[in-house]
Amino acid sequence: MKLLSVLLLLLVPLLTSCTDLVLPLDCSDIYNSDSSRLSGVYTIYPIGATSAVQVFCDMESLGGRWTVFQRRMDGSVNFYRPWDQYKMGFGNAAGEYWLGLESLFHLSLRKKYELLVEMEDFEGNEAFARYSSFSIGPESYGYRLHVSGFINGGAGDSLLRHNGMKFSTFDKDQDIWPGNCAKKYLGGWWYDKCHSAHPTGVYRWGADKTLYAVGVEWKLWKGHDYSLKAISMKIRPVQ
Ligand SMILES: [Ca+2]
Repeated sequence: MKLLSVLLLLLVPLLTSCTDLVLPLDCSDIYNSDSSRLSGVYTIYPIGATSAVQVFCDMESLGGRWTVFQRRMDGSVNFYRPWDQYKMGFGNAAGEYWLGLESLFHLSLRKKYELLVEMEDFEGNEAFARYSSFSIGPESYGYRLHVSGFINGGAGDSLLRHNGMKFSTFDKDQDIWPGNCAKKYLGGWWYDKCHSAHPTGVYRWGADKTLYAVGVEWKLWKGHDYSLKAISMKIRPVQ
């Protein structure tokens, strides 16, 4: 009996490490285990075996394997939320959602990622911005954003001024403006003073000047007075 318990004790860490090998960290792992997988909602484990989280995998755009961490498409989810929710994630992986900064940070620790931002206006036009390197720092450094290697898909480099910024929400001002960017523009973002990209803004239907720059925006493509129909931010490991 005693021998059995000793054996079990020895086996537990072994079994745990086997599980780690099998559990997908991101959508790329899901694709690599079965390349016939279609775009859709899957479960990934960015922080470890106890951290199951639902995510939308884009298996089509530019070769697929993308883990979507931010998506807007119909205005069904409110993105004006406090720090804890941006940290842990919110929304619905089948629709609009934010994966969560803590998951993004853990993914950044494990692999080198590239970033794709795809967007669409209400007239049916599409554009993208791509970055050959994407990572974010730990919470103790404000989940600081690092992007580089811009590739233009017609959208322009609206993340340029956000590179190196900490993340801010209305209840945690870490921007470099004397005021509170998140409160003024009603989102949560890597604000500087304050933004030229705002995928987490208020969902509005196209051109709208009533409130300046609060919309779902990508300034270098459509300016500050146009709120996009759809925008998604997605990452995949660099091969
Ligand atoms: Ca401030």
